[in-house]
Amino acid sequence: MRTLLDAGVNVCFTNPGTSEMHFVAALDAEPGMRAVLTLFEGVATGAADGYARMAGKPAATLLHLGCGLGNGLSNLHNARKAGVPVVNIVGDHATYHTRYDAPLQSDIETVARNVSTWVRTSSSTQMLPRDVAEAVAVAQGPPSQVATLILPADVSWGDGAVVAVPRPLTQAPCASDELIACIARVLEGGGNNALLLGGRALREPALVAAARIAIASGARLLAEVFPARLERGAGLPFVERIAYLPELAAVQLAGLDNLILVDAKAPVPFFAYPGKENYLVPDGCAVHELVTSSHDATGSLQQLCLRLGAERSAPALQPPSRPAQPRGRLTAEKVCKAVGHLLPENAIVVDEAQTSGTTLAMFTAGAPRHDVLALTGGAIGLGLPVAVGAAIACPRRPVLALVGDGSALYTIQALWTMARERLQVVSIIFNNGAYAILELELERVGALLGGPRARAQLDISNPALDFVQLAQGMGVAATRATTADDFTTALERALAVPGPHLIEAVVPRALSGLKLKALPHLLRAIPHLPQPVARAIKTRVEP
Ligand SMILES: Cc1ncc(C[n+]2csc(CCOP(=O)(O)OP(=O)(O)O)c2C)c(N)n1
Repeated sequence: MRTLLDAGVNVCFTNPGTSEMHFVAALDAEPGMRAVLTLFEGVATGAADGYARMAGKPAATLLHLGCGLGNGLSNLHNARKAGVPVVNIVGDHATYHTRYDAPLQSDIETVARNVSTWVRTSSSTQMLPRDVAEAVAVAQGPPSQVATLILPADVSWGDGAVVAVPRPLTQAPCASDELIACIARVLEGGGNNALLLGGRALREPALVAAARIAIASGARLLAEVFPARLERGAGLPFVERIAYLPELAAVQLAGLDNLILVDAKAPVPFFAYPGKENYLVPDGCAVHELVTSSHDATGSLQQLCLRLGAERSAPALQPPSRPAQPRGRLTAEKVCKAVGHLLPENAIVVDEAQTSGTTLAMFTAGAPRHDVLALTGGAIGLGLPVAVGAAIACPRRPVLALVGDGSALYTIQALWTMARERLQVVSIIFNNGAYAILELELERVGALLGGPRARAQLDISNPALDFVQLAQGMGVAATRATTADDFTTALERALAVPGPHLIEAVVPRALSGLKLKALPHLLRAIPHLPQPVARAIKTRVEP
């Protein structure tokens, strides 16, 4: 534990069992370690992800053998896709106990490997501190990643360990001069070009450099679909996020000559659909990679900016604007509007709103500056845990978690940790009684036979879920809103009164019966769409 602290890891999200009792006992000797109990491992791992996205350094998790790690896997998958550092400490049986295949015995390394670039079972107490220092160093990267240290109980309780010196941080290299010169030539060559920004390229210094490059070269700025952390709002450069629906993404990318990847992957749809395109880069578009997640994206963009002589140009910045207060019966769109109407300065917005959040980007584009943390790996159940971690990393910043009812129920226990730690989180749950996005997907995959028995698998309205009671049962103050006025009042109160709050927003399904005809409505969620693209969409989907 002291090695962890010396290496800067001072938060640990825990769900311990017998094998981890010595680690737990050590907490009293090390007051510098903040241990945060969670009631399910998916909350611990998602919280470690949210913490790392905001703190820029790893938290530890403390998990119970293969089963505990397995419970946390889904959010470790999201953390891996977010490219954030996490150090898992997974207790194991004493080395001499494993041969009996005791009830909790399992192959922990196999479970860990799926999400962890680095996996090690510590073999002796003497080696343990060195292993810990290595785990932290590997997690920090570059690239940042998930490292899993398996800690047998006898290695944990043995004597003879000496605190290890932390490894020095490794500086990520910039792109080579040749590559920067080559990409500068591509941009100077003109044509229809775009920079696709991901990972750390979505923070302010990188965004400012990219916006200068855009001004100098005429290139557009795009962001990956689900960013780990996007800094946006009034006074920051605006980036257009690639849409989730491939039909919309294809329109955004149509006609590109060059796509320059900056810590992002070439865009593909989440899924392949029968008879549809499964690679979104248009034919004839050349893809260039400026940097990967192992590089310094900000430094490389700044050098590219210099190369183009654009370092002094004024980047285009988002002007402030807020939507009016919504009125009348509550809808998902009005919830997003109210959030844009009230969003406080420096908020952290966790977006797992699914279909209900389609207009969130549009209504918050000109709100005071804020960070958006998205569902990087598509594995739902991330929103509430990530909000826990973000609130612990940034205790003075308000956190708003917008979460679909289906998604919320994967890791609803996060509410209890919010209450116990008195975290400044407002959880907004969209109760639409459905896995609405899957209704859309049912049609999109061409499963045309979907009848009542199929649709029943996507309906979560019977019995009706009562999020107010669920929250209150876990110590979180909660209200239900059915009108836009109720919602706005509840949000104002939740933002003003310290501690966690939950607002259950009872809303109709946002995209129910969505047909291609409805896509222009969705496209309003991509503000500042360049005119030619907007026209192309209209002609394509509104014949
Ligand atoms: C771990 C995991 N399990 C299942 C899914 C499949 N899935 C994607 S969206 C979804 C339902 C989301 O429902 P909700 O949060 O209520 O949002 P809505 O679709 O109603 O807008 C499910 C089950 C997934 N993406 N990840």
